[in-house]
Amino acid sequence: MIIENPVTPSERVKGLKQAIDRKGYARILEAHNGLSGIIAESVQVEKNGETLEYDGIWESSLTDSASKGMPDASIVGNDSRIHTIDEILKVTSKPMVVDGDTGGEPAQFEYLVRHLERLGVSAVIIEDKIYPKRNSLDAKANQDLEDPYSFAEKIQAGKEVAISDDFLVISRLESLISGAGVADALNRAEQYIMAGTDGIMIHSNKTDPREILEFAQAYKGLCSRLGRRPILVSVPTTYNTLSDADLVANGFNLIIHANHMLRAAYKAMTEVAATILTGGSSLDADSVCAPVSNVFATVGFDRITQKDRERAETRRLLNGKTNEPAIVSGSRN
Ligand code: SPV
Ligand code: MG
Repeated sequence: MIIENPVTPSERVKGLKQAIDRKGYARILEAHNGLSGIIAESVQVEKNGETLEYDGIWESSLTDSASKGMPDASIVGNDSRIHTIDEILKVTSKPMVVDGDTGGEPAQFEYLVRHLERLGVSAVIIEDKIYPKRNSLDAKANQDLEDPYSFAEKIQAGKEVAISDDFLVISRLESLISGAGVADALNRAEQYIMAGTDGIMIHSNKTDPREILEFAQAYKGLCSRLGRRPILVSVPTTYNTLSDADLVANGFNLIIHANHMLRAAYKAMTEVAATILTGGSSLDADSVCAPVSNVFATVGFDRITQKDRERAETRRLLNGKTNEPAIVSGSRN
């Protein structure tokens, strides 16, 4: 894929903050490899005379791990995650927010921040759970919380090594996931805001959005008392009866649709694999598969074959031949 509007890493880092400053919020979609990144970046929908598109990409620990056939339990390491991050960055230009899990210990988090900012990532979100963490969507898993003072120190360490103020270090509160409740989340939010965090993500795995809305309401008072309001972040996977517009109306500035591309691909791949076995040929699977030509166009194969044709035509015009390189000037050795 040749990106239509390429950006330098430092321009790209700024993109998330710019989108939030411009509209008051940004809405981003998960990607777990180059192809899903291209789709997240380029999909557009016309609605009520408006063109809708995503503002950026979420690089998720759950879907990066799952696409490698691994569980989301601090098993896939940073080097492997960075490989995926770079794969997506190479073929896209919109801002990326990276799921940094717990961030490790402060020294490890410092290296991660440096690395991500250099690549052009706009923000990293780390969660206040104890390493090794378990995915938050499993209500039965161990969800032990980190000591808030230690977590605040880690946030501070990340902020200190970031080169530009455009790179955001965001704190993810897991109080509602662990069952500690809204009061614990607010207490932690206060400590992380005092430590200089650029954003607060309040996470929940409940379908009922009441706690999330209660937190968002109390967050207004907390921030006006502290005189600083870091952006507020939501991952509405389970409480998706709330629309993106509802979340924005309740003060959220970053909305992350965190795993839908991977879940959609998983379902489609499972169904097509079974369909071929059942039918004894791939004929029935054709109707649920995209034509290869669509894939060619999306990943830039068409552009290469078009250039091949243009070069062949140039050779034909210059040399009167079709199968030799053109002698444009000078002599050929
Ligand atoms: C992820 O996408 O990896 C997340 C969000 O951390 S969640 O899976 O909801 O915990
Ligand atoms: Mg994660």
